[in-house]
Amino acid sequence: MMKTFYSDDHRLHHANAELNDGQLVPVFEKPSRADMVLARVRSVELGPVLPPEAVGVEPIKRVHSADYVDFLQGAWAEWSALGRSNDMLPLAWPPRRVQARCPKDIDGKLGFYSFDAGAPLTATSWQAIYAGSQVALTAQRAVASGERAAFALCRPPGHHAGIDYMGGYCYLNNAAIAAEAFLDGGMRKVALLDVDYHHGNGTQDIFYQRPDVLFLSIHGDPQTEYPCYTGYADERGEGAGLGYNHNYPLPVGSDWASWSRALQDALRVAAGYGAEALVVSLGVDTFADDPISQFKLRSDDYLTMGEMIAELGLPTLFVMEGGYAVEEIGINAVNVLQGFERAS
Ligand code: Q9C
Ligand code: ZN
Repeated sequence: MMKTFYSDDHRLHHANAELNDGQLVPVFEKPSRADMVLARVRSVELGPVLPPEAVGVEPIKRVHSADYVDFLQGAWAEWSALGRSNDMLPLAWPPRRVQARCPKDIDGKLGFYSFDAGAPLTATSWQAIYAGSQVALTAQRAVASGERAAFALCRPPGHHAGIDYMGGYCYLNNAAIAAEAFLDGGMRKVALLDVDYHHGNGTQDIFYQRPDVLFLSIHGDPQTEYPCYTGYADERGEGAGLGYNHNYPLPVGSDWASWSRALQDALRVAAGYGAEALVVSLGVDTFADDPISQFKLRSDDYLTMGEMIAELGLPTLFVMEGGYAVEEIGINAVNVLQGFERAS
């Protein structure tokens, strides 16, 4: 039995539109995603579904800057005070060679605290974003207290969110916040494996100069795939963190045969690291029918993925990230968990 942690508050984040191929289209990152995963957790009787505890904002500020968290929390009030009622989206960013200072104006702030226009904020987004972080932290506590594994059914996702910026549907980096909580609870090393189709640029940013979190990410080649500017294999960490960042960029069209070779290598690196816990950024946008991604994994492959991850033998926290083929997102995500359970 694996415990799932979940809050209905995710529904409070439902933006209208995003830019895709030069058009405003309905958002791909929508509430039905989490609803479908929850329905699958229940229908296969994975285990109990539990609400988050009120862990608080302090563990969030161990990963994100206080000014960024305050910005997220207060953004809508600043926006609506100007009489605006549409979703908030940034439209200007500091270019290279300027001394970027955060201005007073909310449009300036939006660009200052984001790296793309892919993270809209609505009137109630903060409540959903915050609830997601509490889901991750509560699931982390379950694993820290002896559960072999737990599932944080977080929404919105988190792995594109860096120390002080949002982007790519992400606001708070739930997986990074949970990894930090393991360390703050007394662990010395944590491994963070990111299997989402997109490079976990935010997580890489957060831990790039640190040796206490090993970051491993398998994703679409940044030469052609979002988030466009990071995820190359030669990004290996910096300073004390040198050697603790491992990227596995794979070409568009990669299938399970090549994807699983990268996973095999990542798991070998993780095994040699000596982690006391594993956090998995569980995106299933690697699925063949994902509408915005271009790998070729099939539903059964996710069972094998879970089995392979289980073989590491570490206490494991799964944190939900991307996956936009809504009809199959529940089957695919829960297959990873069932494969894990089968091999544990
Ligand atoms: N034509 C996550 O999976 N748009 N974020 C890509 C492709 C942004 C994905 C557009 C995708 C963000 C958590
Ligand atoms: Zn993704």
